[in-house]
Parts: sequence; C-alpha cells; structure tokens
Amino acid sequence: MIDIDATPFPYPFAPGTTALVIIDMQRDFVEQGGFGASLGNDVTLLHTAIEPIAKLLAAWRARGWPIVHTRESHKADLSDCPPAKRLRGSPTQRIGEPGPMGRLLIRGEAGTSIIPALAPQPGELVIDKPGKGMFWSTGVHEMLHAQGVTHLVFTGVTTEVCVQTSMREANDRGYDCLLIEDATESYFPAFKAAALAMIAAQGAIIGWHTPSTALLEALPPN
Ligand code: TIU
Repeated sequence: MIDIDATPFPYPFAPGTTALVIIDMQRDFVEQGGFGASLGNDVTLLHTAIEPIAKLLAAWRARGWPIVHTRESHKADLSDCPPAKRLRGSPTQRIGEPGPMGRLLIRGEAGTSIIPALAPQPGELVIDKPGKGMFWSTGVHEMLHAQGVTHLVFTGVTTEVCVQTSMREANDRGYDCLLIEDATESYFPAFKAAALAMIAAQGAIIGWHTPSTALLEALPPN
C-alpha cells in the first residue's frame, strides 16, 4: 500500500488492484448539441478535466492496471429509461429525441461515444449505464470483483451527479474511493465544491479527494 496525500487524511492506495474509473466523458456531456447542452448548461466548463484524466489514463495504461469507462446511455426503445427520468425538467430536447449528434443518450449514436482524447482501448471495461450511478443495472461490481479490484480512483463528469452517485454506490459496496479534484468537473462550480466537501466529511464518510499531481507523483515506476 502507498499513502497518498489526500483530504481528509492519507488515502491507502493499492497498486494493481485500484481501477481508474472515468465517468461519462462522452460527447453528449462535453460537446455542444448534446444532452448536457440541452439542459441549458455551458459545456465548456467541463473541458479542464480532460487533460488530467488523460494523464491518469496514460499512467494506468503504462502499468497495465484496470480501467473502467462509463457512458450514460439508453436502449433505442427507451425501455431502460423510466418516464420519471425522461420527463423530468424542461430541456430543449429530451432523452431519445434527435439532435446534431443523433438521438440524445441513445446507445450507438455519435453523442454517446467517449470523446476522442479519452477513447477506450481494447481490454478496458466500457460500461453503458442507464442510471446516474455506475452500479445500477450494469453488472460492473461482478466484473471488478472478478479482476480483484478493491479500490477505485474516480474521475469524469459531472462531479455532483454521476460521479458522486457512482462513488456513493461504490462506497456502499466496500470499495475505498478517491476522487481526483482536477479530473472531475461540474456545470456548477459551487456544486463541485459542495460535493467534494460532502464526500470527505465526517472522516471520509464516502471517500477521499486529492489533486492528480499528488497521486501521479506517488505512483510506483512502471
Ligand atoms: N453524467 C452525468 O453527470 N449526467 C448528468 O445528467 N449530469 C448533469 O449534471 N446533468
């Protein structure tokens, strides 16, 4: 184990059994014309997370450690998208409706693909998730268990929605979770700050957070 400088106290990093989790770095959230923009958000606020995630991805690939990419997405017939999710709010376009990158959040459409800078490579897990959390209706817990994964390092978007939901689900399943501060972003900076504070409160009640440099500088050589 390696102690990583983190909030609220050092994170016990397990080389080899820690998966890098990249939540929903897909065109639908990061690019104009996707689901994130349809909700009225400024998608450019998410772009600063791309470079730190790319550096972590390179570090994991160089060491042959497990990597998980997720995509928030639904079946073409929307049978896995409950009306409670599809009809909520007043977006300019709803899940399943056509946009410039295809039907919003529908598997196989251009918008659900992961941005080219972070494109998955063979051997990496790519999880399509119908919920905000990565464990609901995906089987990913069993896949991680089969690989002997005990710890998860979280990155991706958005901090307070899919990242936080996934991290809470992971914490309940017994994983030690570390969120990388500059490798996650939100459409609402105040929500990102609040999510980080909640996660680490009460003695890391959900997990830890730290900047990418603190983790990268502490990794063993590949
Ligand atoms: N991936 C993810 O966070 N899905 C969202 O819908 N996020 C929002 O912030 N809306």
